Amino acid sequence: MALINIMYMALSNLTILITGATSGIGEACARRYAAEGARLVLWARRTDRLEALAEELRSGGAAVLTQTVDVTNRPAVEAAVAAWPPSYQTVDVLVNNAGLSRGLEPIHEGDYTNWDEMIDTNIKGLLNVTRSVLPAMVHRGSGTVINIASIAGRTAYRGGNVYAATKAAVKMLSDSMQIDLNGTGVRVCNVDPGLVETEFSLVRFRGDGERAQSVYKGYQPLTGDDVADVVVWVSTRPRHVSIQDILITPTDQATPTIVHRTP
Ligand code: NDP
Ligand code: 8X3
Repeated sequence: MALINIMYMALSNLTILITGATSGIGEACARRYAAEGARLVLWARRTDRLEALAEELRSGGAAVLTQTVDVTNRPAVEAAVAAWPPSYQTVDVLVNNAGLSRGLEPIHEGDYTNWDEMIDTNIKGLLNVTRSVLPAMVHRGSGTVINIASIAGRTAYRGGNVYAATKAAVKMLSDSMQIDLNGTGVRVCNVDPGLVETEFSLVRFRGDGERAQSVYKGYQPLTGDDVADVVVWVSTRPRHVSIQDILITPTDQATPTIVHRTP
């Protein structure tokens, strides 16, 4: 057996593109990958946060390229990829993490703007990025795509409607990538987190901190770092091993709505 087949993939000198790196799961992934010695390309819309994170990671020795990119803006995504300097052009791992939820209204009271934003970001944004990055991976015959979907894409809950549908779409896209990329050497992993305490609920409830905090009360939610731990683990498996699908929840969470809470 060739030695390469039994070796874990070292991340030093690999290039990792993380979308949505300014907060929560994406930011935690950036920290974990930087600690492993990877070269980072970090994308999000908030430039000040991107720069602050990059400065911190660079001071620890990491090589970091930041680009202010809204994944819903297809020309901007394509331009960002086209602008990569030679040392960043080989993306080995793509973490499709940028995403959001807006509102929790029943479907008959749903807000079209919220719906558009979720669909444009969670589905079309992920497609924009994937379509721009995958051809080079396929050409090289290697790479790993990690799509952050959600437990909400597996089981619906009251008011989750369009958000849940976008995440079910991500799961179906992961399955489709699995099939389309079979034989190319490119791996695809779908990660479905349960409740993770990030800015997710603050964004969903448009800055209502009290309502956002109540989502995580009475049990120990996951942290962004818990999910990042899994993401990095997936990308460090030996080249012949593909982790296709992961569901990660807090121990106290059984389904999106069955959560053991203590007062
Ligand atoms: P956060 O709100 O903390 O982080 C979301 C990140 O996405 C931010 O960095 C934000 O950056 C970025 N983002 C949002 N829209 C865009 C856009 N149009 N273009 C580029 N970047 C964008 O939430 P989480 O870390 O929790 O969410 C990360 C992913 O995990 C999402 O896909 C979410 O659906 C998923 N998820 C979250 C769970 C949870 O319980 N928290 C559970 C399951 C899945 P900026 O605003 O600077 O652009
Ligand atoms: C985020 C988790 O349950 O709030 O995807 O939808 S949930």
